[in-house]
Amino acid sequence: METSKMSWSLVIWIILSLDTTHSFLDECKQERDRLRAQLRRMETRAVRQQEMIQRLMKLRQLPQLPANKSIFTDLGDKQFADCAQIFSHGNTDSGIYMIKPLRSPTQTRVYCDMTEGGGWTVFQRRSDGSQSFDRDWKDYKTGFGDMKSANGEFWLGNDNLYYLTSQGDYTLRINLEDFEGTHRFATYKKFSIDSEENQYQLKFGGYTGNAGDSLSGSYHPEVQWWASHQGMNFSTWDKDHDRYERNCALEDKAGWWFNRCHSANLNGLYYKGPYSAVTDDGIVWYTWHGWWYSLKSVEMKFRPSDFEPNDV
Ligand SMILES: [Ca+2]
Repeated sequence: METSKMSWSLVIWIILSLDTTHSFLDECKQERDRLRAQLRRMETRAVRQQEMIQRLMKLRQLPQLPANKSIFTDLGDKQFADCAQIFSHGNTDSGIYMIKPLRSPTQTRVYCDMTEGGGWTVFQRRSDGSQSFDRDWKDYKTGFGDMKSANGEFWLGNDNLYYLTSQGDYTLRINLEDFEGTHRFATYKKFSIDSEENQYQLKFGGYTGNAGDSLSGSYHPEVQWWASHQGMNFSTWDKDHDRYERNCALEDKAGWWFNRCHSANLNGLYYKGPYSAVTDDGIVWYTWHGWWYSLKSVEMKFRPSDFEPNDV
């Protein structure tokens, strides 16, 4: 009787154990299926993330404004004397426009910078050294370089500078950038360039900014007599109007309003930062980086002094 009782107990235990094992196997299968489903979801998500990363990488590689993009805006028959008038007429996109300054015999294309309050007529840009600024009188008279590209290097031309700045009271703004990515600026009131028969003489008024007053040499009165560009005539290697016994434009390889010779030469050779040479012929703004550092980018522009900017 006792043996029979034991046998029944054993049978019941075996049955219960089998049932538990069966149940455990079921749970394992369910867990396996759940994990497989989770893995598939994660794989799908990883593929999508990879695709998104590739799309973002492609977007990052696209330049914000293609360097060779044409940026000319045709305003039809309406005539404007400078970029400030174009801006005031409601055209607030930076780019190339046609203008007709009062004394100019023809229409001319100019690059209008509608940032920093808008209305700026740009007459010089340096950005990558792609254009030579070591040019003769005729090239500086008529202008040269690449004005069509968004970042192109150019000189608008001394005749145009005369036609434009003789129309009224203009403020000059010079934007500078070094190879560390730092930006500085200098502004001068009453900016004007005289006619060719007066050798495109440079005149300017009071300075404000954070790049220092290299144009007037006021940073050091003792150097002003030879470093100031106030009242200087324009010189090129083939027309020497400087106050130096030799030829500044020839030695410093630029057209500019040289004295004997300069504390600013923004048309100098395109070195990349610190340089050494026989003369200080880099793109120099003395009061910021001295004579032996050539700047990365320069922009020179002007607008009427009574212009009312829209965001400054
Ligand atoms: Ca000379």
